[in-house]
Amino acid sequence: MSKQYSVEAKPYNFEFDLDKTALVIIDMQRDFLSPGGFGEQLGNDVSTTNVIIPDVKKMLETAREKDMLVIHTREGHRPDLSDVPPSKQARGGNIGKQGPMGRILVRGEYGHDIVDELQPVEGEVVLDKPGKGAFYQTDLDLILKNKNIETLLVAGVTTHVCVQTTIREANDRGYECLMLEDCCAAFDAKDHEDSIRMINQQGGIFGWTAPSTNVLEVLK
Ligand code: TIU
Repeated sequence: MSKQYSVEAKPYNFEFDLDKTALVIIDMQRDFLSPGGFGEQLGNDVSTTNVIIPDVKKMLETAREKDMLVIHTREGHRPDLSDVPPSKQARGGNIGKQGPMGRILVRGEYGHDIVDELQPVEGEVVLDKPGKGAFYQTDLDLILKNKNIETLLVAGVTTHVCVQTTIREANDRGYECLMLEDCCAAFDAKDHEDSIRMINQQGGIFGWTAPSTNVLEVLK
């Protein structure tokens, strides 16, 4: 059976081979989606990000049904904070401080982990990253190369920060990315919409964008 698919997307159809495609879910952690976490402590309203959980779940379930490689990333730091750059600490003031879900953005804490609805299952990759981009100081590129992955379906939060940074990093490394519009969110809707345009403009300067329903439609 052919595993080649073509999805209606912007700026034009996105073609992919299921065996060479991974679903990358960026930072769907309580720290960004639940009250009292890092996102809220930065002054944001998390009701704008956690609304995407059902759509991401649908995409994740389909990826599992189709045996697609699934990668979950988590932004966070070592408990001794030795991997937090001073610049990040200075402008993300609460990293390491005690919050209602444990120490903010610290690995091993409840708030740092992925929300219940999207918990990884055996065989899925969980990638801890210290920065915004999922390639920076991680083994993501090595994992993707080992699995012969060439295309990425990208979901998660926040669109204009970790999602966009990861797509830009992936683009520079030769991966083709489809950003799943309804499976990504920013705290401000304008940042989300602007990011979509930045990715697909100039003939897809960083990649493609489409609602996840377009992908689900061709995979069903
Ligand atoms: N602040 C913000 O919008 N995002 C982050 O700090 N990290 C991620 O996007 N995951």
